[in-house]
Amino acid sequence: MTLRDPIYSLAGKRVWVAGHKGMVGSALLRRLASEPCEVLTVERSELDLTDQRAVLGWMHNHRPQVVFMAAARVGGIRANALRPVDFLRDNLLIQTAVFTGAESVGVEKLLFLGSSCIYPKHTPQPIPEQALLTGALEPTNEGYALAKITGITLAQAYRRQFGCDFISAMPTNLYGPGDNFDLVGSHVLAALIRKAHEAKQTGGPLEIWGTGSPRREFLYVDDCADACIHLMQHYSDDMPINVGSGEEISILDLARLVGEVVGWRAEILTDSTLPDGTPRKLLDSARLRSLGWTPTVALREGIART
Ligand code: GFB
Repeated sequence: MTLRDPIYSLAGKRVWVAGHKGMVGSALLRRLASEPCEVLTVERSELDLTDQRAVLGWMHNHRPQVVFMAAARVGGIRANALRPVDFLRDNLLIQTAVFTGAESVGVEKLLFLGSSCIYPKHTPQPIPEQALLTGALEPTNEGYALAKITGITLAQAYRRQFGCDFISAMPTNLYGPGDNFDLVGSHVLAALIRKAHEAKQTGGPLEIWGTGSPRREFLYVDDCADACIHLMQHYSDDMPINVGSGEEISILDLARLVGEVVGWRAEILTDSTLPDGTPRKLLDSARLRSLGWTPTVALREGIART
């Protein structure tokens, strides 16, 4: 057996993508179309994932064997800072409901999606998985990060107490088709694409939040979906596993790159009254690489596709 031989097969399985309308969930649907499995989805209007009783009922009726937990309340730095209750409470409820249901119906394997913001604000870079819980969190997204840390701990607890094969993947900052382009709620890349287009139309400047000096690592969402399938097939451990591209860029350089892709060299203005957040967030994805997975979409190409 080589490192790349799968330890779990999706063939013939009933696979539930929880959160299939989101950016990651829809990328998972695209990727799962080439797997020989049956994909289950449910609309938000039919099932409120924060309602544990309803989730339990739905899971008992549909009997998924595999779950991709891509359902979450997500948003950029300002949405997190403005609505911490939504990010903490809703994510705790969704996770608890889905994990409880998965154990109850005997799901064979579940992949929980976290976020690189679970790691301490100040920590050595690139960030290995062992950095979890070694320092204070970035305050702007503490609620979201704590919910995700709780999700990891819950997956580990289900493994230990009930022998469930629940694993946790920590993707870096994601972007791609299906992202939220709302200027207040979005993450930086979607916001910059929209702002660059608007600057091109009006001939005005492109305003970025903060100083532009923070560095971020970006991964195209279809690469993330591919990594999730790879992990489902090749990974079973209680330690979360990082999912990154290995490349970071400053927000200022990112704004310039987006401008190039959009075809407009706007004047870039910074606004240091708005938060920078974590100074750097580059994941150490060596463990994922050792399982035989690498990303395929370079940043410039991914921005153009988005
Ligand atoms: O993507 P973003 O909102 O989230 O912001 P985080 C990244 C960086 O881009 C920050 C700057 O330094 C922002 O200040 N930035 C500049 C902008 N212009 C803009 C803009 O127009 N919109 C946005 N959104 N940012 C999030 C967490 O942190 O990371 C979430 O809040 C989640 O919880 C996500 O974990 C992955 O990378 O700072």
